[in-house]
Amino acid sequence: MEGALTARDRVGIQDFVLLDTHTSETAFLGNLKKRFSEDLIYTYIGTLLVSVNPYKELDIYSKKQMDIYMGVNFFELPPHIYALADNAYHTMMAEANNHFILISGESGAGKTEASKKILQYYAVSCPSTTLLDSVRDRMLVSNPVLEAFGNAKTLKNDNSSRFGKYMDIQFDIQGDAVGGHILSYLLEKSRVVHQNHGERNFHIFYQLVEGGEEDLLHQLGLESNCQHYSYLVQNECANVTSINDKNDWKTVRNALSVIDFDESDIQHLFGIIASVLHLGNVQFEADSKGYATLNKNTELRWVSTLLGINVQVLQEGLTYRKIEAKTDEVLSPFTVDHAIYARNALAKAIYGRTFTWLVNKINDSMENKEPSRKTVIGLLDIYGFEVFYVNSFEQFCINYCNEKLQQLFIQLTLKSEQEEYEAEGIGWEPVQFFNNKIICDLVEEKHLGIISVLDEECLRPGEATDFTFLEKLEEKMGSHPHFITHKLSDKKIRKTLDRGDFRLLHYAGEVTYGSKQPGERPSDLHHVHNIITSWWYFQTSICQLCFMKQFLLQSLSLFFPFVSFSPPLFFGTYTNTHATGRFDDVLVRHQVKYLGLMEHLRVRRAGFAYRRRYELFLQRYKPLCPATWPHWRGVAAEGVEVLVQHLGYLPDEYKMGRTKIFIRHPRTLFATEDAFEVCKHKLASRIQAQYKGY
Ligand code: AOV
Ligand code: MG
Repeated sequence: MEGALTARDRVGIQDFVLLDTHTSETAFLGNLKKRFSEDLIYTYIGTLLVSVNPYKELDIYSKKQMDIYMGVNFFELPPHIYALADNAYHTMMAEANNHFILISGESGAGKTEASKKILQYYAVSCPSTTLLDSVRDRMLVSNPVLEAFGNAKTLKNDNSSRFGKYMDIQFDIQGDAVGGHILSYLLEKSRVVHQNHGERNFHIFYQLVEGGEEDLLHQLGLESNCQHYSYLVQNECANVTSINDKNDWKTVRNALSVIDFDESDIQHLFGIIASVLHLGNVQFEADSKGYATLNKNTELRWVSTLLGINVQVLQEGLTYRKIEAKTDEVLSPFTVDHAIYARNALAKAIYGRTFTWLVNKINDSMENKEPSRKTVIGLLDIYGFEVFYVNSFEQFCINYCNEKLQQLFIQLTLKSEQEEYEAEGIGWEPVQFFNNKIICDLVEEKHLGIISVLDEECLRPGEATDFTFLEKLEEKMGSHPHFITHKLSDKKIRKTLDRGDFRLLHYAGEVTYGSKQPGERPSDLHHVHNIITSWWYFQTSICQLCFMKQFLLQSLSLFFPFVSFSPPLFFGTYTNTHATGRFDDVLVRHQVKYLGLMEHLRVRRAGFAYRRRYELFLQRYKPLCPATWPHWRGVAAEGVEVLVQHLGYLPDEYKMGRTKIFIRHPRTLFATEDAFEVCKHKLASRIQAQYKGY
């Protein structure tokens, strides 16, 4: 008994529900920290998995580890992402239902790594036939390709996802992985033409320039030097120690051939990527009237060759606007600022469409060619909540997506909890929690929300500016508790806000949104980075935003009946660049707070902290009672009743549901666990082996 307690003291409790009587935040953090110091990065809250990013390679993702978790009951082994993946797979197979794994957490928390670990687990552990191996290979290599084109170094994460990704892994009746499908959301296209200080463009540009073969670079008119390209050197951040562009190039090239890209596809793809780099180097000068002219057009010629567009047409498109009058068209010349704006818009459009094409190609190659009855495991990995010094429309979209995900999470966990009590015939009192619906509404409500106001302003090109937009926002949502502007705030807060900014109090923290880049004069706003006049950009962004919103709403209404598994949550300590693997108390505490982990724990513990199916409960604890050991021949529920009576459970301590036993206090199960620990050592070695690793 003493030995068991000592071990627990050292490594902490692997399920917060069992965390003694203290449910304080301090105890919660203490347990996480204790486990983290032992390299135990995963902890459960019931069926929800919490992970702390270790920022170092741990030897817990080997094939051997996968084998250990395969087909084992969820709680029988230490918490692991493989346990979660395995549970989803086996429940899907047993119930013939679709399952969804939601991964949440802020930027750098480890969401993408987790989704890759899950995919790897399925690729390795599911039954295999030679025919299907190619599908698996394609699913696995789709990751490095998508990451090359859709990820970039940010201040939060050297490999930050700059798009949202939902992936279906399709399984046939036998449980073989037979196909996959990816939906991508809202790629951060603005990164192509602008990066914040200390950040990079999408990886693929550096990979091509640094790693591209001499012949290829020659054909594309590229120099093997990132410094040569203005889209790549704005912030002198081309080389990052954690990234090896040359090696990554090789990985991406190999991956492309696995997913059926032939030489001509590859030529086209990199021709387009190169055209973006050339476009970035196209410079304009003002003529005597202040209108834009091209100072030399070597770069433009390359763009024209690589894209197959007449150079004259390109030149006109970048320096003139076509105005359609009643009967004919009039060309109105651009100023230099406008020409730069048009050039950047073209670069963003080209890159955005290429990304969509790439995702479609990958989907073609992973398509299940033999339609049969199939079920899916869906993996949602979006970009995490982020706050920078300057937060623009991209951060607004990203943070809104996270708000929606949190909303989905709240609804799923609370709803499923309620339904479980109802289904099992047990009443309960809901726990108070912060519902972020109020913030979602602030953004999306019809006619009232920020997106609606933005939509209205976008219909007035030429007239609307950042300031008219802001005025409208102030008018419509001035009294909203989660919305602040310079004008609306008191003296103290006003100092922290510029006149053109607005601040949202998100579930995960305050974010000030503006269009201004540091050092920029306000008058520049109306041309280059104006958030209103980039009409085209907004149209596409808002479409995608609505798409994302619809997806999340659909998840709530359609998918819910199939979700029987709580979403895993991930969160990390962002000390990767400074102090590898340091547990930052303040950062982790903040995340525990806003993710509502304490509330979740309280909900779990409020009525009945623990529940387990009769069969499983009996299977685990039957050695503790002579009447149930080694076999209980009758109905499992009755066996459990005999067992808990023998253990001295008080009538108030537990409830018998229809299929599960519900235990009120964790300490009851805790005591049972302790008794089990002691008993385990007394059992024959065969039994010990059965419980190995617990
Ligand atoms: P994210 O997906 O949550 O951020 P990532 O999954 O990209 O975060 O993780 C960030 C970095 O943390 C990775 O590149 C690894 O170096 C490290 N890391 C994450 N998980 C693990 C792990 N289990 N073991 C070891 N190292 C890990 V973002 O896409 O920025 O929202 O937008
Ligand atoms: Mg990511």
